[in-house]
Amino acid sequence: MNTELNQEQTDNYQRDGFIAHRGLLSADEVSELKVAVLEAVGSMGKRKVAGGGRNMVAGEDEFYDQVFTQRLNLWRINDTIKRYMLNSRIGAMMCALEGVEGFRVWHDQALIKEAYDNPTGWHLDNPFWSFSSRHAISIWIALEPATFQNGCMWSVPESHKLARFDNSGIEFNMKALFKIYPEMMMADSVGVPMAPGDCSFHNGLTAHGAGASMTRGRRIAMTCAYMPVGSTFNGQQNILAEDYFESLKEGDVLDNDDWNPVVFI
Ligand SMILES: O=C(O)CCC(=O)C(=O)O
Ligand SMILES: [Fe+2]
Repeated sequence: MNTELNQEQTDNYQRDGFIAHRGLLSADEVSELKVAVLEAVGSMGKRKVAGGGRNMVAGEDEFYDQVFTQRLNLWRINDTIKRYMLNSRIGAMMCALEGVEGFRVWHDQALIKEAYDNPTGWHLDNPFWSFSSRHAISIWIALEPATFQNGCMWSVPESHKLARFDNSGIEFNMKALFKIYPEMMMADSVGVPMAPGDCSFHNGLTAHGAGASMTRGRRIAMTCAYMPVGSTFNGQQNILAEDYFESLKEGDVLDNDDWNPVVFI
């Protein structure tokens, strides 16, 4: 695993709210993680959240179910995925990028854009989650080529500086986010094609999306979102299991090592 970051990457991340990092995983690591992801996704049926998280099922939203196959918290049911998503060297990279002391896992996600799937509407991540932080971060790892044709990720530079915690969701209308934030449309977005093993990092408030798949292939990404250590509950359930969600009050520190293990501190 190549987890060396240079100063330019950190500067660009802090300015733009995202960066690409080429060659994070070797070919062998890509194969190992891809096998694990396909196996874990295959074991889930229509359940979207693994390992006892909130009961959410695929198959209820005709548009969103064909944006991608989305399965979350796979680290809880697969040790290979856990070893990658909780890797402390990835944690150290993210601490350098965000300038924070440590992260806890929020949730991982396999995002498999299938043949001819819908685009991923422009959105912000953090407003979906159960904590609010300007320093949340996600890693997005390509396990197969992500191209302009099959729906690579796009981000709007510096949008994280304009964002608040208002949520537009991920809409059928791709532009819905820009009704809330028209000023974000003043910058050109940047598409980031990736080879297998490349990754990108984006801040939890960076506007991002992906095009449709215009191909009969699939695009497999393994992603994981992380919250800064010390983050507090904001009242939203997101993927939290019912009993854990009901035990929380707004303002409680989210420090449950079972659901949200520390990745680097
Ligand atoms: O892969 C995609 O299409 C979207 C990814 C995304 O929204 C994310 O990783 O936060
Ligand atoms: Fe996202």
